[in-house]
Amino acid sequence: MSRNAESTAFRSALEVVRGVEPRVADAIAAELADQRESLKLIASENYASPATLLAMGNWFSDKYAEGTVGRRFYAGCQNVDTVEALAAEHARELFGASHAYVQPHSGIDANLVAFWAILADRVESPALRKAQARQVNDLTEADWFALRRELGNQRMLGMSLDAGGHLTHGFRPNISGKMFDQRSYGTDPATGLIDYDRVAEAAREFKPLILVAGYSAYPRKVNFRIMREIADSVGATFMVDMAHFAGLVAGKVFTGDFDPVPHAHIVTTTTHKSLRGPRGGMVLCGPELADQVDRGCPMVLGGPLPHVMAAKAVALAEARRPGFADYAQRIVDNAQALADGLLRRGATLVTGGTDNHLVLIDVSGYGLTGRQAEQALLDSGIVTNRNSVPQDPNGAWYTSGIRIGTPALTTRGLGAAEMDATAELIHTVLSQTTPGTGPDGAPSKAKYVLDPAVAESVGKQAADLLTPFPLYPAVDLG
Ligand code: DSN
Repeated sequence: MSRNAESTAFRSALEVVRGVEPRVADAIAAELADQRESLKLIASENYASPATLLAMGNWFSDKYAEGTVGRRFYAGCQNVDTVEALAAEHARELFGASHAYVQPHSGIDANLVAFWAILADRVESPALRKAQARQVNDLTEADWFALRRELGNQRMLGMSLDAGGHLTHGFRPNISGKMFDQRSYGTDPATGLIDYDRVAEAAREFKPLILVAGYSAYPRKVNFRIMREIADSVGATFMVDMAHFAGLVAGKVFTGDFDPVPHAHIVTTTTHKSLRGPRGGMVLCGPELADQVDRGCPMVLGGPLPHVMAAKAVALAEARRPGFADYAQRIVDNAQALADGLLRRGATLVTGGTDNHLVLIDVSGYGLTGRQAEQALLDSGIVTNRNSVPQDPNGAWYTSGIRIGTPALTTRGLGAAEMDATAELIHTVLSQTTPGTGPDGAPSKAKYVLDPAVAESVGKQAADLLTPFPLYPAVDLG
């Protein structure tokens, strides 16, 4: 698409929306302006291409398509079949997987599909077998009772939340924490790294049905070969949630022991983080689990979103282009440059650095909570999110960490020099922010004091840093 076509497409779309509800058109335009002006360091966000964004805004949105390609519960799905098959083909080729299911609407949905597939495959339940054999009418009330009892309370071992694991890996605020009897493995308190011997020990003791690897705030690679050996040693199904680092797998930065696809029984991901696609999820697996995975809708998913599957097909096609590997490598190079810049200025980083797309700053070194640091940075035009650090004394709400990531700024084209400048801005804000007090004068974990002149100056420097790297440069909304 020519640059002119991009601009015309977005302008025309906004004009049409404005004709019905101008406030929505204004909000869409304001979102672009905000994203253009902020130094976006949220590790789970990115900027999808214009082609990916435009593939979502069309009449595919009007179509119901429960079922799978060629086997739908609705008539007239021939064009949905085309885009779903294309997205799955691109996913299989990109990741070297034998099966791809591209219907999940998000990461949590992809994980629910995987949990269902594993339970259905692994749990010994005669009633479930009958149900699977489409003899549902033969099931008695006692069978259904037994089925519910047998599927429930299965064991899952995943990475602990404060070590960087994800809510959907069996933690109580998520339904997975209510479905599964969960135990977690943490990280070595001295190094911050996963201690595989401890994981093996926990697996031997707990004997999980599912061993989960994957994270949203662990700044290091995971050795999936070793994790698979641990799973095999206790007869567990090995599941990897690669939502955060799917782009690094696609771009062949994570290969061999660090590529989850050859090692895991099942891999889940989102499509919008380092992979740079539309918001959504995906499941990859071998032939053994494919049939159960394909039951995702209507088993745990609402009707598939064909317009998003169209956008997944576009984004996955982009990720198969040669330039994506370079992009993925630059994400990691930038994260390491950012980490080095912070370390040189005296920041404390969990694990002492990074070898993926994210950096976790322990802001207790600056005398702050994560919440104070997050807000002070936001005041200064730097968008991050607070995050627990291992054994966090401030819990999951206030936290002691700030998580930063480079996929989005790398998409804009920023490089090592800008990462060093970003480290300077972050360090300036954090070192000049002090904890505040509540109305009663007591120390507060939320209030903070930052001279507005410092926030303004940093905000201006952040904007200057972005000026040579315009976001969606071809799009002029007028
Ligand atoms: N919310 C995503 C993240 O920020 O990591 C994961 O679900």
